[in-house]
Amino acid sequence: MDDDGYPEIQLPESRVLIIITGGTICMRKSPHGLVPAKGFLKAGLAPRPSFNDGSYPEPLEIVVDDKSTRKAVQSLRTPVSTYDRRVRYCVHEFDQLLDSSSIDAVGWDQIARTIYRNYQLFDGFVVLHGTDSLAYTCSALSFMLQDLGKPVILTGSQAPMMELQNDAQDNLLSSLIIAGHFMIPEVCLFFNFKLFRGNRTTKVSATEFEAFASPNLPPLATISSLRTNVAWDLVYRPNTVKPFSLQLKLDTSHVACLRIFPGMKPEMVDAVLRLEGLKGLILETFGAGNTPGGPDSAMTRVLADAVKRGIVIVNVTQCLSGSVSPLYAPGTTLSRAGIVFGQDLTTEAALTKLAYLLAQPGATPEDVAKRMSVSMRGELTELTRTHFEHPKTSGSLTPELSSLTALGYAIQKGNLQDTRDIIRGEPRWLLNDADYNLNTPVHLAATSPNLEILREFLAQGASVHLRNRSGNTPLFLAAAAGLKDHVGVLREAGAHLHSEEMAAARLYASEGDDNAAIWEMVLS
Ligand code: ASN
Repeated sequence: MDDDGYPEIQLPESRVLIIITGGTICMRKSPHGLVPAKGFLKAGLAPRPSFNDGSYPEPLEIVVDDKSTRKAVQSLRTPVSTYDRRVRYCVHEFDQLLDSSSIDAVGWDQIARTIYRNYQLFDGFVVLHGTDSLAYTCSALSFMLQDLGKPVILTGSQAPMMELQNDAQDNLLSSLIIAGHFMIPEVCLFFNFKLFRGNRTTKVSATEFEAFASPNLPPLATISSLRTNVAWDLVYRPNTVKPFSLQLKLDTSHVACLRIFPGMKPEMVDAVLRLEGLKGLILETFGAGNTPGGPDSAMTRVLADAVKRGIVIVNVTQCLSGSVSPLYAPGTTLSRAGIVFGQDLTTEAALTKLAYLLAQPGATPEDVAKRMSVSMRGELTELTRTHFEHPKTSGSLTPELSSLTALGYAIQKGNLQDTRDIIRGEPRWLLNDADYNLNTPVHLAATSPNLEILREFLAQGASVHLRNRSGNTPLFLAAAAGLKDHVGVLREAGAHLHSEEMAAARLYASEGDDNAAIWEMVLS
């Protein structure tokens, strides 16, 4: 019974891990200026009612090293959200908290590994990070976290949580709510009421609360009047059916970035291009991709010679928005000299993507150059498209047919063509929409008589991680129904049991009934 004598309603609860790397958000004053301080959960979150409903739930387990060592840590719950859900969260603080101006590829590995180790235990991740290098870290992680299936939201603030007036509280609470409610399987940056694709962002103000912009892609979500409006047609959906994996150790020590300026000496550029071990250069050029001098100029020769020596040079614009293109003769000259057009990549995304591609085993300059102008995580707008968008439906459907009920019916009947007609152009169905029992189309497809429907949803980037009102994943439903092939397909897409389903699965496996072998397969 609740305080008013009504029976308690069991509300769904999501689990989010907050990873704290440092930054102003967790800083306190010191004789040397602001420095990051430990104990954020106790000092910054527990005393605030919007982060703590006072229920003080059981501790949650987190994995703290590569040997899968688990540690129980304090968890807190938010009050019920507008979406009738609570978010239960705990905090993992890095041993050494950083001002983000000091982060490097080792720090990125540390964040990526923490997410990877705890991937199966949480529905989403929020990373607290300083703002100075936040756009670089977001970009780097977007490449490092391969086939990501859950939300990873990085945020920070311009004023510490401990200041009376701050942006920390809003930024963190919104990040927590989005990570716990919306299946946006991307590395995102949340700041000042907007959720951006992380690899499209850049820091635009050293002091304002509106510190970040995403000049070439609208926000993935905005917060207004306490609601989160998600632009589902912009949300990235992987088109490969693969489990989550990591690529660590970005090669940042062999890349450089140079900004062209009027009167810049070619010798200066040449000196950088001859640095020992240099493998790649991001060249920030004027406007639509121009450098001084024509085809026979010393500058062009210096650049062309470096390309011949196997250095990958990527052309990005110094402008805040827009793309480089072969519009003017200087840009065309660069392209003829073998310099890659980085389209509308930000410098942050270009640099980290180059470091990511160079770190791939057996990477050749030709390969790296080719992949630099092709979108891998929605980081750039390819020339043929005006902006990254999933195809819209062509025919208009009747309202009845457009409903989720009709989709559910088609899935249960195993009618592949009908599901295609309904789903086409509506990515939100595959990523977020659910019926009253919070069953998503993938939950229904997990027990459909037609396995092709499940395969097709997954190939379209549908999430395998959402849980229904009973807390069950599609994988659990497929195993419970004894559908071995469905289980196999879901596992290929990276599906795993949620921590609460594990105990039931172990019990069924040990009972030795007809489905025992399938439960063992799910647990392996
Ligand atoms: N110097 C701080 C940092 O990047 C700036 C901030 O977080 N607002 O860690």
